[in-house]
Amino acid sequence: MKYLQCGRYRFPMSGKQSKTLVMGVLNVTPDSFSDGGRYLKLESAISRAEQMIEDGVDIIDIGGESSRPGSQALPLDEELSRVMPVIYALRDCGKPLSIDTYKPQVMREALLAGVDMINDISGFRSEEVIRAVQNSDAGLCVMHMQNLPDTMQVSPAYEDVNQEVTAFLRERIVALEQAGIERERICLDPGFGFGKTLEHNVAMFGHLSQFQSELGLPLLVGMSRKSMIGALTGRAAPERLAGSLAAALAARQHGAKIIRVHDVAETVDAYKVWDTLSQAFSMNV
Ligand code: 7PJ
Repeated sequence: MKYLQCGRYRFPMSGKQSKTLVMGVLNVTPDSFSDGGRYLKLESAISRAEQMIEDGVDIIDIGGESSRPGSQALPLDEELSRVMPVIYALRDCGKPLSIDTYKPQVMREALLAGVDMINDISGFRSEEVIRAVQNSDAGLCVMHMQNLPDTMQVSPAYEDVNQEVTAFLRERIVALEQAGIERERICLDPGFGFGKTLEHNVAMFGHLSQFQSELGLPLLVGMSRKSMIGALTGRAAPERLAGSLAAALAARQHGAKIIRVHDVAETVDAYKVWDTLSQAFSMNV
């Protein structure tokens, strides 16, 4: 696990040069049907991305379809019309672009437009999806999800969540490698909140370093503002920043290599302070 190959970028994953990467969430929110509305949405997505760059983001994760619990699938044309203008506008922004999608047609278009990473919440489950990413050098984030967003939180159930997530991820790595995809392009995500109760999420968190050692690939973790933070703090989504920062620090401490967050500036600040203080500690012992 020396590098993660992400299109035009190649990130060291171990050794002195490696650092935890902060992936910033760029949601391209529903458009109004007028052209004016579309233009304003594009403009606000771009200025949000510029702000994230100023704040120290490492990867920008563009998403057109909400995958919050209970959300419905978005028609292909609508997803493309939300994300493609943003990809074209940002492709030379100096930071790698990731696309958060499970649709092979969106993956193909996004790769043609130059994205560096494909973040598939359904974990590259079909042959068609694998074919869409096969002949590229984009990074791939393979995430575990039980069921689909519209029903996944109705009654998540596992005999052993860690064992089942590990088995799924392992099987997907094999399928991707059989399609000729280099291991260096793959990172893994247990999928916090995707068909998991609070207990499942906590159990997966406790298993983070084993996921990494058993599967031997970098881990991406997304807990930012999720309902597990709400359940632990009793707070609604807009008030989950402090809880999300604690989760981001803890995930990094347990070996996560990429942290997917909404609050880039705050997460980068927390890491800077943590690094300096923990180095000071190690110099004194
Ligand atoms: C995740 C994601 C996550 C990865 C979303 C939200 C829901 N992709 N896309 N991991 N979550 N890889 O941000 O609350 O946890 S959308």
